[in-house]
Amino acid sequence: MNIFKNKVLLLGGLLLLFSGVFAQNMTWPGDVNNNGIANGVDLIYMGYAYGVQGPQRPNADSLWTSQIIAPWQFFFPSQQLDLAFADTNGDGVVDSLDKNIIESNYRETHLPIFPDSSIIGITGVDPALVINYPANDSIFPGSTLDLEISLGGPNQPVNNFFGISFTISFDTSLVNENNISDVFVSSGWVDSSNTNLVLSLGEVYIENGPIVGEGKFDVCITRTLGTPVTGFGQIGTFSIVMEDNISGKVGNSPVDLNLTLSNVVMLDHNLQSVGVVPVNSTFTVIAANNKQPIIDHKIDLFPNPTKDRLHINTGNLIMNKVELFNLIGQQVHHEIIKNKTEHTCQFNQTENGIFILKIYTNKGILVRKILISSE
Ligand SMILES: [Ca+2]
Ligand SMILES: [Ca+2]
Repeated sequence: MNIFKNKVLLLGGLLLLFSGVFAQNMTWPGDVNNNGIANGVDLIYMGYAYGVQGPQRPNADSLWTSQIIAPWQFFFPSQQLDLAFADTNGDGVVDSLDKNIIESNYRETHLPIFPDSSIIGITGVDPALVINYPANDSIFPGSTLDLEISLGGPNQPVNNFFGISFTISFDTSLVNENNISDVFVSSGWVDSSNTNLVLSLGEVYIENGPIVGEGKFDVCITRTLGTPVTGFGQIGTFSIVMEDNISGKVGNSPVDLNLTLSNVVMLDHNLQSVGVVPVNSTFTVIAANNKQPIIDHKIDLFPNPTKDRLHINTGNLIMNKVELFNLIGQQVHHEIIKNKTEHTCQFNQTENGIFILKIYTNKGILVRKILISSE
């Protein structure tokens, strides 16, 4: 009985040992950090091992199946994970081809899943992650927005930056999910002296989440070769395109486009997670384009003639936008106005003469002539 029990225990122990060794050498192509999911964080790990060479993986396949690695005996920092896991296509070198496998197996999972470590930083202390719209032009249905990804500032620089991965959530009834660009790495501090290759990834998907119609855009930017950099400011750009039929959805009122950040993982040169403050963005979309009717309505405009300032009172009409054109149809001024019935425009207009003022309201467009005269 005891002998039998001991044999069972021995066999069990051997199996456990065997499965432990076995699991340690099993890779799922694209899950470089072996945490159960292929995502942007794996690109940062791949960047860490970039250029390293080792034995090829026997019978290597890029499909999402578990495969036995031939150990390279070089390891990621502070864990017993072989760098061979970064060779996702198994050809014996870590290079840009391995990024393709992360992309083709993106968001695939295997059990168990250990979530990537995300540290939400302290506002004013840790660097902020912000999506900027530098052009700051009016946004209409069909508009293309060139957006900028910015990290930190002069008082909160990023120390020993190696890579960052995060998710942007957006409303697919406002943003066309089929028309989001790649992520481009900016020249500058993150790619200092351009001597190091910097990798990026942008993956669009619709998650089966609690919010119907919510789109996701995963962004990753990482340095390579294990070298960190310290700095702040723009790290990358991408563009989105607004849907054409927003006005059909929301009437003539402006609507907010929210870009919400989550799953923010920033790693230093030791692949340790560091604190970062995600800042959500809101941009105003002018729902109605030139399809709005021209209307007439009593409004106050003064002074007219004016040197440079013009006060507008639309009574009970709600203003969204003001545009000023010269007599040959060139736009010389425009500004977005959010839900106001009174507003003072400041024109930086050096030309004297008659101008056409268009006031966009919740009921339609008002058109008036004004005279600008510097005398
Ligand atoms: Ca992973
Ligand atoms: Ca490879």
